[in-house]
Amino acid sequence: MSHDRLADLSRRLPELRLLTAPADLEHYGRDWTRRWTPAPLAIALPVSVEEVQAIVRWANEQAVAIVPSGGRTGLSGGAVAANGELVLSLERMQRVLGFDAVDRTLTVQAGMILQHVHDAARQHGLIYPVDFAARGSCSIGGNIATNAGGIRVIRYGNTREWIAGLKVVAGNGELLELNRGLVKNSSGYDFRQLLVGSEGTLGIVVEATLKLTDPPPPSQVMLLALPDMDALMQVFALFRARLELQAFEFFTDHALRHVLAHGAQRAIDGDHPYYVVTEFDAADERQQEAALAVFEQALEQGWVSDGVIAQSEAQAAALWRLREGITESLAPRRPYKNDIAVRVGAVPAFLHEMQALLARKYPRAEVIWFGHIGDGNLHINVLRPDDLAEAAFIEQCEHVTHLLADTLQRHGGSISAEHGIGLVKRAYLDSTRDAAEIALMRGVRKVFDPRGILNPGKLFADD
Ligand code: 2HG
Ligand code: ZN
Repeated sequence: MSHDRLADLSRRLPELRLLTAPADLEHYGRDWTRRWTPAPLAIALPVSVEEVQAIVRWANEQAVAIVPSGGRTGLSGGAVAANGELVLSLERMQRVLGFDAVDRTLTVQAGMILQHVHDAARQHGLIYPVDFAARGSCSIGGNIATNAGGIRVIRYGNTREWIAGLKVVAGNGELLELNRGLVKNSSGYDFRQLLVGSEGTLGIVVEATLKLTDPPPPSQVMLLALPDMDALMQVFALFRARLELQAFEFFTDHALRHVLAHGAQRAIDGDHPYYVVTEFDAADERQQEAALAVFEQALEQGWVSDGVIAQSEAQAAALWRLREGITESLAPRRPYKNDIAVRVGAVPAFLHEMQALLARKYPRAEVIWFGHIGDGNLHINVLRPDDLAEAAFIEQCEHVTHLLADTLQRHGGSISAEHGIGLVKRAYLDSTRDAAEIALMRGVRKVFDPRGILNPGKLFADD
């Protein structure tokens, strides 16, 4: 059956590169969650918008599900193909299509790696400011599909702020040109923004026109050690009020231990429960002195117990590694991940409540907190104890997620801040969106993808 289907696709599109070797199915069928066994039908590697359209039309006729695929660095199972889907990888569509100096936009094919987008912007003396640790592997199309956030959101916002236009192949194969780079456009529904964060369930992003901006002024990077959780928000409020923040990230001593064991260099001696890495404008002496004054004030208040300011780019990179290396250092343990958001002001209450609850229910669980505290976005990674079987561990973690979802509901938060719903969080969508909203979401999906072939099961368990 699958052989006949593929033969039919090859007849229809003789030029299309199709991969079916077991190693390829394995490689392209999974993302960074590594929790599902990959089982795609095949991997299609189109090189043009027309080829993507033709594949989608064929999949419609044949009722074959498609999993759009970028760098597969996602952490919520959004790019997993475990049910005989056709993986449509955009990795052969990585070209820069144009730069507009007046509009300050860069138009690229959706398979382009984020780091290459950064490099291309820099070549024109500008930046594309969305940034995070997976920059070397993730694709811009995947960033758009999940409305990716990252470490500079506090300054620049999420991916959606930087999208001036999109070309999208909808579920029926039609090509939509959304917003076309306009700054102002008050002509009805903004489908461009609807597509951002739609997790491949409404259309396949094939090209994007990205807004660029000026590079930030020279900056400094500071690592702070904090005595307790309450100090986190106090330090954040103080630093935000007095400095021009570019980033403000936190992690626990627990997270630090894993990064150090993975080869990073310790920057502050002693045991401290919480750490912050912050980056702020330090263009001149006035700004540098302001930073020192703010640090001293935090020290006097007892909100900070120690700190380091990077004296070189290499040291700044080493401090950033302590934060950005967390995911990689935990990866061999295949943690169960949560990626939640609450209003920034609700962070302390939420953290207190959740930590107490987890300590009571799962005193033995190794729970690692870190994330974008200034955006109200916390990452919670739970590690499996050696003596607990995988199935029992997942069951326990799902219970943890239920507890989280309950607590989030009370705080008006979201079960996914920046990673997406995917396979991992689909059972919890209704903790974040009410029934009327979910009904509308399903309706929208039907309009864009009438046969439900685009990334089925990734947002709604039953589609
Ligand atoms: C980060 O902020 C990423 O480093 C990954 O969003 C978070 O590994 C995680 O849970
Ligand atoms: Zn993150």
